[in-house]
Amino acid sequence: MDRFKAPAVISQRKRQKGLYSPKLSCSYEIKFSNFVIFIMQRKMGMTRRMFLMELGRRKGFRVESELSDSVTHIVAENNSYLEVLDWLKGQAVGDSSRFELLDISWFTACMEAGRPVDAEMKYRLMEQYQSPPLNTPELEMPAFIATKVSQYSCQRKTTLNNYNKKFTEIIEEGESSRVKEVLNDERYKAFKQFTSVFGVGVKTSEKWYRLGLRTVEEVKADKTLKLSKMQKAGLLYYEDLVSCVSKAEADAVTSIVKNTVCTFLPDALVTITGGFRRGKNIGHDIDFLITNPGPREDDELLHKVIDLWKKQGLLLYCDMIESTFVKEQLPSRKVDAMDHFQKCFAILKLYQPRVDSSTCNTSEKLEMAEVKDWKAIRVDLVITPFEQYAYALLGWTGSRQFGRDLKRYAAHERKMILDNHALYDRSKRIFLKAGSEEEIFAHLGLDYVEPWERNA
Ligand code: DCT
Ligand code: MG
Repeated sequence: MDRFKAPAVISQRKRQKGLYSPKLSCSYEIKFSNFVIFIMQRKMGMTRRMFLMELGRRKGFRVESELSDSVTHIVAENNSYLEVLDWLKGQAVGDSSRFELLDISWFTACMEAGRPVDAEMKYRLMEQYQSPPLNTPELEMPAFIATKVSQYSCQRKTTLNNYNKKFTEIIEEGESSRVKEVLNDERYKAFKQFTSVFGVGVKTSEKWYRLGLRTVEEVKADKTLKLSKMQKAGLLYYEDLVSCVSKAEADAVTSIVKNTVCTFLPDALVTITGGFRRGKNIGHDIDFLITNPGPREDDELLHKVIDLWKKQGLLLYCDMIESTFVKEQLPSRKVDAMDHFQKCFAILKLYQPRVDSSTCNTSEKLEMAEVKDWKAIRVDLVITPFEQYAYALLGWTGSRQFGRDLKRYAAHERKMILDNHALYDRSKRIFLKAGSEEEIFAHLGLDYVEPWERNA
C-alpha cells in the first residue's frame, strides 16, 4: 500500500522466552509500518495470541510481543474497555489515550482484507455501550463482543453461521505458516488418519506410528496387528464411516429406529440428538435418545431392537453398555465423564435407494447387482428413564463445548452440579427436577438457548 512508508524488515526474534518455537522466529516483510499492534493475552490465552501474532506478521503487519513505546494499536478479546484500562494501569502505562483500543473483530477484518481497515466505531472499545439483545448475531455486532460476550458459551447464541468460522477458514486454508507446518507434519498426518478409524484413539495411533505405519491402508494390510472388535469394524467399514452422514441418511435411519422401537413399545419417544438436532446437515454419526413416557420401563427394549436388526441383517456392529446408574447418586463433576445410561454404539447397514433397472439389459442388471447398495452408518442409541429425559436431551444435544460450559457455569456461578442425569443444588442440597430443557435453563438462571444456537 503506497500510503505507508517504504517496506522495512524487522527481526521478530525479540520474543518472550518460551513463548515461541525457534522454527517460527523468522522475519517477515513489514508492509504497514504505521500500525504497531500489540495483542493482549488476557482472556485470550497464549496459544491463540501466538497464532494471531504469527498471522498478523505474515500478512505484513508489525506485531509487537511486548507493550513497547512504539505500539499504536492494542487489540483485546473478551475484555471490556474498563478491563483493558485496568490492565494498562497494571503495566504502568500512564497515558492510555495514545493507543487505539480495539476489539479483536478489527484485527480479524484486517486479516481478511490483507491490509489495515479503518478503526471504525464498531471496532473500538468504548466506555459507553448499549447491551445488544441476546439474539443479535455475533458477526453483525462486533463492537459489542469485547464488552458483552460471556466466557460461557451457554450465555451466547451460536448458530452454525458463527463468527469463529472466519478464523476456521483461515486455519483450513493454511494461511498461517505454523498451521501449515503442523498440517504437513508426518506424525500429525498419521495420527489424524489413525484416529479417524472408529475405535482408535491416541494410544493405538502412537503404537501404530512406532511400528512404522503411516496410513490406514498400511494398517489394513498389516495382518500381524492385534485389533479390538471395534477397530476391526472401524477398518472394515472405514470408507463409509469417514464419509459424513447426510441429513437424508439421518432421516432414513430415524425412520428405521422409530419403526423398530415402536414395534416393541408403541408409546416410546425417539428423539434425534447430537449435531443433527442442532441443525447440522452432516455428522460423523447419528445420536438417538429413547425414553418411555409410560409408567413401565423396559430394560430389554434395546436388546430387542438390536436382536431384530441382527435378524434382519441390518446390524454390522454393536457395543452394548448396560446402565450403571445408581439412584440418588450425585451428578458427576467431571467435564467429559461418560454418563450412566444403557446405550449401544452401533454400525447399521443403510440401504441406498436403487436406480430403476427396468430399462437395463441383462448384463447391465448383473453389473448393478454387484455394486454395493448400502452404506455403513454409525448410530448411538441411548435409553433414558423418563424423569431424566430433559437432562439427557440437553447433554446429548451438545455441542460438546456448550455442554462443558453449562457444567462450568452451573459449578462456578450457581454452586450446582449438572450432568446428563440431573442437576443438584449444593447450597440447598436438593435435586432439581426438570420436565423440559427450558426448565433446566430456568433452574440455572439462564435465558433459554435453542438447540440450533448451541453450536459453540
Ligand atoms: N455426549 C455426551 N456423552 C457422551 C458422548 C457425547 O454427553 N459420552 C454429548 C456431546 C455431544 C453430543 O453428545 C453428541 O456427541 P457427538 O456425536 O460426538 O457430537 P456431535 O455434536 O453430534 O457431532 P457429529 O456431528 O460429529 O456427530
Ligand atoms: Mg453425533
